[in-house]
Amino acid sequence: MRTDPDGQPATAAPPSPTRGLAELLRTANRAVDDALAVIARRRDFGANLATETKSSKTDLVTQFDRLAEAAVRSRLELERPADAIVGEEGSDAAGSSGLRWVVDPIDGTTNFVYGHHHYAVSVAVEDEHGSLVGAVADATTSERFWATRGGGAFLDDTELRLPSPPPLSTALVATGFGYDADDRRRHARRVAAIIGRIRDIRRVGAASLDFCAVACGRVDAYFEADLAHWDFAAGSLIAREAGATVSAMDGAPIRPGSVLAAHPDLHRSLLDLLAEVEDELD
Ligand code: LIP
Repeated sequence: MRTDPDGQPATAAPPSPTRGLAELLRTANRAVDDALAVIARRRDFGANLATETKSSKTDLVTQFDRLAEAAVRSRLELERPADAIVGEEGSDAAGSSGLRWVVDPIDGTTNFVYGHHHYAVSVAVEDEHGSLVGAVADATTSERFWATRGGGAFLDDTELRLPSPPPLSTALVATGFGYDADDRRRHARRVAAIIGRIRDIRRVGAASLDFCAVACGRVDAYFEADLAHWDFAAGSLIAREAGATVSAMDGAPIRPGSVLAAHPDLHRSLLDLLAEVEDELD
């Protein structure tokens, strides 16, 4: 049962969904900070980090994923008791405010387990039209990407605007692969079909950071299949607010099974290329 700050059942009138985006952003950043504090304790475990698996033998989860998500949920229950929550590790909660928080406590869990660079905390809040606020913190670089709908995208205090893109043939494109082996093989065929027509591929291992890489021009585009909503709820807003066109790989609205983000001038040519190779995948 959800309670308000003094432990009473959350009976207060739900905060208006129109409450300032700045206030929602402050809560998102505090929730990210709470998760980062949990993740920072990973160094106490060194190589002795226990892991379990979820959807497949390659889909890892650790106590840190669960503890980080619990920390985020505690913050949201304290500051936004009437809002709904959906989290990768199952801390779902219904709400009455019309707002829903979408939490990936460690995006890039495989990198986290291996001690590889680039894993992030991703927190977004959305209404019926999509993400309102998003915050993504890279736990290995201390960079914080954030955006509010209509308010722009930022890396720390610097506003992000997409640079003009190169031609498709020299575009640096990020991607990733899912946890199902057949899905990975299919997407690998898609990547193999285009890699000779672009500059190169980058595979960082965290979708939220891939979207942020588009937003700050570290890659020219990002596409992937087989994600979950929490992988892109924050990052897709950040990329869009930085000026990227964000869609599915077929140009339809973004969806868990298909994401594409790029400067508008590059997005069209990538759509055409992906459509051209799609028939080769079957
Ligand atoms: C990860 C995504 C990444 C994808 C990985 C994995 P997780 O999410 O962010 O883009 O390629 O396979 O799905 O599971 O680390 O939160």
